[in-house]
Amino acid sequence: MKIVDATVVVTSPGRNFVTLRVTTDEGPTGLGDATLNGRELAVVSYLSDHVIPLLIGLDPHRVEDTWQSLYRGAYWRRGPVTMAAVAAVDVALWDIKGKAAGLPLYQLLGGASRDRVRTYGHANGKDIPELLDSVRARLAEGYQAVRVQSGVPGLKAVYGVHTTHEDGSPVLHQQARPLVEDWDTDAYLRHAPAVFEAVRAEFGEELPLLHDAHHRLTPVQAARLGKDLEPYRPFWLEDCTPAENQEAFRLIRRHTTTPLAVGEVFNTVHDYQTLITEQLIDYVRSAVTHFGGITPLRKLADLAALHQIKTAPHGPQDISPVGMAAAVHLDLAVHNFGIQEYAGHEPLTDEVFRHAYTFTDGHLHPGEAPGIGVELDTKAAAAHPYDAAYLPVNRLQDGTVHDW
Ligand code: GCO
Ligand code: MG
Repeated sequence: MKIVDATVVVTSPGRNFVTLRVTTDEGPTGLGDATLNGRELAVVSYLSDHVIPLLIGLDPHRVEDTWQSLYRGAYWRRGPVTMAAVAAVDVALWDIKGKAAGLPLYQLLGGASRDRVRTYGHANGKDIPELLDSVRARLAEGYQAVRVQSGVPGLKAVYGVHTTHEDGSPVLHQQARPLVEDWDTDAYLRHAPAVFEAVRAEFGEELPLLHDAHHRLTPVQAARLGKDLEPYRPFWLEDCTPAENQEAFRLIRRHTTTPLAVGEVFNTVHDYQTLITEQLIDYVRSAVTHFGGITPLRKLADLAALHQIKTAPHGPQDISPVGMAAAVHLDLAVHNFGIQEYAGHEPLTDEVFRHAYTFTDGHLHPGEAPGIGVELDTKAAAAHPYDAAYLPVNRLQDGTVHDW
């Protein structure tokens, strides 16, 4: 079998997605997600200008060799743009391999290690009562684990919480110019334990509760928060401090037993080396889409397993159904799977990307379609052209830029 064509499809059914479609001479086509929220077109160029010309004529069955040649052959390694492009090729080739074998991808990865994939959903509120309503809504949808994010008194906009225009319409996080949000770490640290207290009081001790600090704290602030949340037994505290400084987690770990999750912005195993080998975290959060694909994520899972660390792939709406499908196959197959973030997609997105994975009682299953089990409706995709969009930026009360 040979690769005879590859194209990049950019579509915006509700938000922007970048998809690589690889065609072979023997029929099977493969899809890969290359969506990098807010920097989409850089990956489109990387693929179209620098990767697709190298793919034509290759044997699509040589997944590992193609991964190594794209990673090592560029000389300039790593980085989110490069690794999103490499991921798209990797997943498309696994998709083709599955279709050629007539097997769903999880079977090629060793088969199912569990019957279904546990997920967590997002509950958000501008204040505690609104958050409690949101938790109720997630439970009604079947979720059995919930991430809780609340607005902070005195702050206009907070990560995970949609603000509204004067007319009541939502200010979406995707903006043609970056939306400027405000931030005050002390106000947040005072408020967060009260949020957990209220949610536990309403929903009891058993519901797994997660929280995302979204890279905003210093190590000592993160240690404080971890300690303050301990009485409420969070499932995890995510991205409590920017993790480029892996050694910072030694300090956090010394002070709290709150489980820690890190890695959605990482793109290679090297970003995790100290965190994993010194057992400084409990969950690795990388997505197939931003980590170079299934091939390296399996290896990450194996390294993590040696240190009793579990996988928990990033699954916000800006991972396309193609990226989500790839993740769910891996989740079903790897032994040390922990939990899958699943925000779901808008109905319009699901019309463009028809997927075999299903969501029942808070759990996902990848389905039995060969490959990753996603069909891209190119005609429907063409009806939703690219819509320039940025993520917000954060500023402190005095105007200083802060991590968003
Ligand atoms: C999460 C993430 C996302 C990111 C988003 C950026 O845990 O789901 O933090 O919500 O902010 O993916 O594009
Ligand atoms: Mg996160």
